Amino acid sequence: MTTTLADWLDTQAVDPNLASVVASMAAASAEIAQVLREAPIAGQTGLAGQTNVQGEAQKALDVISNDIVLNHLRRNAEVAILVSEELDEPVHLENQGLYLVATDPLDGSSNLDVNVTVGTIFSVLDAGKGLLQQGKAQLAAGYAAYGPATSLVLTFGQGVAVFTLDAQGTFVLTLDKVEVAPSSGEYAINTARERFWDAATKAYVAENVAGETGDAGKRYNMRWVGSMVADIHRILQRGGIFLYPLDSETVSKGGRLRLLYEANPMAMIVTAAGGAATTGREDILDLVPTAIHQRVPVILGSVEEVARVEAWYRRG
Ligand code: FDP
Repeated sequence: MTTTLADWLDTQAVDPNLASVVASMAAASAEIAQVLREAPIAGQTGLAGQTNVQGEAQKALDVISNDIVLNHLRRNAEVAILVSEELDEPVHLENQGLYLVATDPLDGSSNLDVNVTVGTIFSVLDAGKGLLQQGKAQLAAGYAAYGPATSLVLTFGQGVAVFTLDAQGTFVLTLDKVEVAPSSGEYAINTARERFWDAATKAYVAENVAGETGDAGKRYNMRWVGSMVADIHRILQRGGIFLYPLDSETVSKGGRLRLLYEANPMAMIVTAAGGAATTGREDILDLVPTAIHQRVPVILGSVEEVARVEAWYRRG
């Protein structure tokens, strides 16, 4: 018997209004999936300022995705505020809802032109508690991965479920209670940045490269899609670690990835699945944001791998 997203949401011990916010993000994701599927035919390359075959100006796909999310959330009276990677300022919606949604409507967009998996990431918070809340205050988090299949990954903090979009546009439960394997032989990092890395990152990666001949004592493989949703989706299902650490080039900005709508929701999901998420020195979910578009270092995945990285940071 199939369990749809609606069936699953009915069984969750959460406020039905909160469940409806998650359902709105799921509906937005299904619409974005449809747009992405046909984007090359429509001449939508993902880049701003392009024209389609009719010579019409095209909006960038990340702007279109943002508009889709905004439209879905406007129709849901439970959402009061939207924070989006695409919008400099938060949007105060005209309804009196209790919830705030923070989202990266289309993450990994540099991969769009080559038909590699991209995604929508989101976090749901209590709007009454302000814009700058710790990740541990999140009420729900999720992402959609637009790959060979469209997957939707959700958590309310206890357990992580994965849904797959069927041909009728319904999300069907395909994996329940996902657990991140505690150890793994795979790591994901942009090694082209090695010259900018700090000592801890260099030491951890050097151990992995040495494999069974070094202190790690086992062989490692490197996997880097360069699209955070795709890399995290792999780690969620077969373990591993994702690192976008602070490095000498990103230090002035605080890191590469955004706290409110990339690091926090992914940290909530990975932690709910039994993994761990850190900056190297602090649990991501404990960080107190100082700005809505703040960037932070992100290291997350299998607990034993994250612990090895943290141990290097304690030494350095
Ligand atoms: P993108 O710029 O394509 O949106 O969110 C930023 C992000 O992608 C992540 O999805 C991805 O992990 C990272 O940037 C890739 O960074 P590199 O350019 O260093 O590979």
